[in-house]
Amino acid sequence: MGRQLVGQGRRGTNRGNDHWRGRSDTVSVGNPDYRDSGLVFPPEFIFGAATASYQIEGAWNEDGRGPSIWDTFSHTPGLVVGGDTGDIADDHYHRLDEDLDLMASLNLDAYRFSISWSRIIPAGSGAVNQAGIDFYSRLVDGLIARGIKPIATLYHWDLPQPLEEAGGWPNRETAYRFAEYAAVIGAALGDRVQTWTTLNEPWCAAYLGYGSGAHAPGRTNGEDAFKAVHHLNLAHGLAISELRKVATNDPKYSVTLNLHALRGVGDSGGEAVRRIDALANRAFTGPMLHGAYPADLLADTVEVTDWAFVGQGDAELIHQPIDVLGVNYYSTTAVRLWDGVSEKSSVDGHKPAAGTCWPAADCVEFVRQEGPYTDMGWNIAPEGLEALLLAVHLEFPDLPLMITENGAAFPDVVQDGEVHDVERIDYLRRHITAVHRSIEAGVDLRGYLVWSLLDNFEWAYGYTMRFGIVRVDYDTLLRTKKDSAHWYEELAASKRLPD
Ligand code: GCO
Repeated sequence: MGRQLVGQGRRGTNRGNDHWRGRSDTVSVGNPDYRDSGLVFPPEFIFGAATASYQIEGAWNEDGRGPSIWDTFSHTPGLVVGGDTGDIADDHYHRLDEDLDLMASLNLDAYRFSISWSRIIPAGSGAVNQAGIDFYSRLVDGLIARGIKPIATLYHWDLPQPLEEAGGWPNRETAYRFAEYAAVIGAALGDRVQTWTTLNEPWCAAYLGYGSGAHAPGRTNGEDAFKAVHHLNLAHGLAISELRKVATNDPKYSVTLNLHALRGVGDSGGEAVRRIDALANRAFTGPMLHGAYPADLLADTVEVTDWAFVGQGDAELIHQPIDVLGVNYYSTTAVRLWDGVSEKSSVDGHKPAAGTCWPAADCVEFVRQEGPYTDMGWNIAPEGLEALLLAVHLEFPDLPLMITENGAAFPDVVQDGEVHDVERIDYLRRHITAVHRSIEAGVDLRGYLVWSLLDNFEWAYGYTMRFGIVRVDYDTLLRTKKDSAHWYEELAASKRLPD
């Protein structure tokens, strides 16, 4: 392709020893900084925005909604910065029409939202709550009425609390409850939703929820994290099968993964990349897209688990055809093997927590990367997005891709009622340039969804991190378009990267 990619480590196949070994000392030539303008996208390319139920809805105990693990977690003192909760969040539940009009005014082609399982089946199993279904039905109708495609995610981390009490994702039964929920919501909205996404970032749900404990339910057990990985994979496959039975409008089926764009540092970088790639990426793409767990993952993790919870026939249940793979991308991850002696660097881009989100990878060290950084401390690396897209496309050439999240938190300042968020515009410009470059290189990329439509509850960081292109004043709940929203509005309307 006429130029080298900055090293990153999504690897090729499902076999053990032929990894693409990313090296941080290779360089990108061609476009030096990804700050392009005037690039034109195909007319059918989708520009949209994404959110998630717990992060924006509020109304946590209204209209029959049951508690989720994020209600429990956020209500537990000390687990979320500032003691913030999603009780009110952006109050989207009560401001649906206003938010739909906002989306229309942004010229969005698509809106990716998630459905709160606890609104649909409050106890996680059993009785269905019609008020919950009605809310999402109004949302979907409102989108369609405004010419915006509904992209629905079934699970964005808000497990009904009763299911956690029954064992949570480490319990296989949770996958069956998820399939039942998929059947219920599929029957209700399966005539209108354009794309169904089963899971959002199962990596986070499994490893942050059950490994490090930084996310709900806050457990810290390595083997439980692997059980959660498997049962989330199983839930994905079962849900696709259920949705297929009930959907009537020939929708697309997908899953969203936060594939880690890995960079190997130094001589041991290749091996470190291989190990983290197995845990972070291939633990999901293996079973979902190739039909098997990678052999090296099973071997690497043998001291933590024997994977005996993987049942006969599970591979077939998980390996369902999908139409589009959702990719969430924010930054790159740099790794090398730890020498076991020097003080271990613990920079892995996640909030410090009691346990580890990398079980069975003590031998790997996460290395701080060059800036600039966003407010999250994540390095800004649009070339990592381009390289990731190319690598995924090489591995799955027939699978269309969609960026289902990309965006940045910055400490916005309000001046005379306006937010001149030049850093966010710069971040978006550079990443959307990377998107354009990947399309030109032959990647079958169907769309880009900015994270996020609104400032919202950023999980363990509470309301301290602002990712929205629209500002939310958490005292008045007033929405104000930031400069980035005006910029994005122009891009979405013209399909041309603004100057
Ligand atoms: C994610 C989540 C979002 C986050 C965003 C920023 O998928 O990680 O989908 O909920 O808010 O990524 O951290």
